[in-house]
Amino acid sequence: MSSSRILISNVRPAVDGGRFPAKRVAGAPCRVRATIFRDGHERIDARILWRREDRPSGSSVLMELTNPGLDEWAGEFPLETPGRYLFTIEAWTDRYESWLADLKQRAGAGSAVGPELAEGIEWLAVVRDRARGEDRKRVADGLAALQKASSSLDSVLQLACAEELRRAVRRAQPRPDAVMFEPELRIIADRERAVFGAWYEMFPRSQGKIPGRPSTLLEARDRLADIEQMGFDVLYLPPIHPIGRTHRKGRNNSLTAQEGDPGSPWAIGSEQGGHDAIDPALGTLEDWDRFVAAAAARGLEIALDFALQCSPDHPWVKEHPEWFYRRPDGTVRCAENPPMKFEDIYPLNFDTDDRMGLWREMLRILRHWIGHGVKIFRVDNPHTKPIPFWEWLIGQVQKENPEVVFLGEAFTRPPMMKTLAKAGFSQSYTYFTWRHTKAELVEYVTELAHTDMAEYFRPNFFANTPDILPKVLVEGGRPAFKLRLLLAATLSPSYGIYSGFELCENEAIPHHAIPGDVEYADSEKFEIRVRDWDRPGNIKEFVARVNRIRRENPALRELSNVRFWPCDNDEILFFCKSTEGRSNVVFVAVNLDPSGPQEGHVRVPLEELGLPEGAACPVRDLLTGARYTWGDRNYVRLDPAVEPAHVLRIETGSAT
Ligand code: Z3D
Repeated sequence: MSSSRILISNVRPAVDGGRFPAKRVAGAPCRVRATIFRDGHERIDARILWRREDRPSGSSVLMELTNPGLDEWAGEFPLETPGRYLFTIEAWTDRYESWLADLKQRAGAGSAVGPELAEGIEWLAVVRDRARGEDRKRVADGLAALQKASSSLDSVLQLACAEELRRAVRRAQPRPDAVMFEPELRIIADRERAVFGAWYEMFPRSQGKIPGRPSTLLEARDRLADIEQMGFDVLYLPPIHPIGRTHRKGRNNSLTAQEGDPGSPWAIGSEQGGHDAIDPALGTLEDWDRFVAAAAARGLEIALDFALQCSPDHPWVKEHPEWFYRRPDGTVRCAENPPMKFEDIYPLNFDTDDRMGLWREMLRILRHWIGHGVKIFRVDNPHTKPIPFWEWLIGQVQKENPEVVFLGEAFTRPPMMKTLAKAGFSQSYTYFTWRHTKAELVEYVTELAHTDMAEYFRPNFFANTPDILPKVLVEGGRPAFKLRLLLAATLSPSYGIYSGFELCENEAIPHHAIPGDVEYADSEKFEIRVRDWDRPGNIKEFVARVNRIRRENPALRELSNVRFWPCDNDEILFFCKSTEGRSNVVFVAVNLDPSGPQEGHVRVPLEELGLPEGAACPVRDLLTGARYTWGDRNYVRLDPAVEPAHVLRIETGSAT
């Protein structure tokens, strides 16, 4: 316990008391809040001290008392560019304001101010001697005026309260009892893509037109226009590296490959190279650069898979036998993520004696791809590698490249998912695919948006992945695809689909490892697929509309602004998102039942929108263009055969 009489507590943002950084987006300032008080009735003052982690010196900014009844202070410092920042709070007794407050209390009591005046004059002389520049002149002037003043309380008060003088004193007066909050707290400021983006996942080898023949990167370029038109921001590719032959998997996850089976892209490494190589079937490194450039020209950023594991044929297996754990009989156990087994890959042994050698090689791989235009990595199964490794790796990368974004693909128990996010992952896969009912969605999104998770865990709601074919899509068909896409895209600022979703692909087989569950039939994880991307029944136009709505409505770029509002039908989820100044307010009413129409009444708490009782707002449905007038109670009927939802925007400036 410090011996200071001033207490600084409840400082935010902070994660686990400062053990981990909180996350923000560069561009907007970081608002800092704290509870600061002292014994007695002395006035106090406080400031934020902050700096970029990579610069030796920083700056400070004064805080303001925002809630005197609760001793709540707040202030903000700029996060101009992506990077890591440190801040803390310093607080001290404000002698001048304490003196002034005391003086004011005597007003009306009619007491004489002789001794108090002398006290003030003495302190101002001290302040003047410390002040510099303009402040020094102002304090000197104020001091001179007080020295000449009669000891009438009114005239002393008037002089002493002059705003200019108080401001100068605030900056310049000594702070002999200043106390600093410990530890320093940390912020990661990311670029906006870490928070907001629509992701599209595709296998570059399955973008061709000839059945059974893999497409190259240069051929896969032909798909970029389609993906751009659907309105995506990020194009995520599973591993693009040479695929091993030993224990290669065949169709439908079979343990033996047939002649011509291409193998799983996650079975990384062959005599043709490892994690820094391109599968020759896809092309060359030059082709890669051209692919990345072609995507960039369409506003698409590439996210690359980072899967730390090796086919038995990976060069590391020979070059670095010490990075693999061998059993006494010389064999290596395959990687797994129970109940899943990955028979075609070896895990890396993070307990190796050459720990730093292994870590450094991983960093080298990332820097190699950063050098080839990759600024986003989707990290495979991070929960099977050590947390300190991720903390180190992400820190090292972002020290040089603070623009790099990491999406963690952990599907495991909550403590690990949360800790990976705390350790530095910019965003994370979630349980969204397993949350269907209104109660489940409200509970989960409320946890993400309105608990301390909001400080460090940024969700990316994938509606499907090559590994996850949710039953609702199998059973609900096309209306379910629209419904789940709309939910993902409007609830979470980052969301994604795996290709085939827009074609409503849902052919399922029993899951190979999870009883009662299903997975994709003929998964392109193990074979080359050729599709007609314009197949009748596709929802591409719907996807494009939803992505356009996301881009045009800043309220949908945030998560913590979500408010769930009541609806008397449990099959209808109703929520609102609004920007801070309410210049963009969006209501979303979604029918969670893909099997047929649902109707009910939704409540809009008008006072939460700053609207008077009985107000009527003109709203426009961004999906259909229809216009309505909404009040506090509204009837909705949603037919999934038409549209799964209303996405209503309050027509600005016209709420009455
Ligand atoms: C997932 C990966 C694929 C196949 C497996 C195969 C493995 C290695 C898995 C391992 C992690 C992650 C990926 N969740 O697709 O599994 O499904 O059958 O053994 O080739 O690759 O990387 O999304």
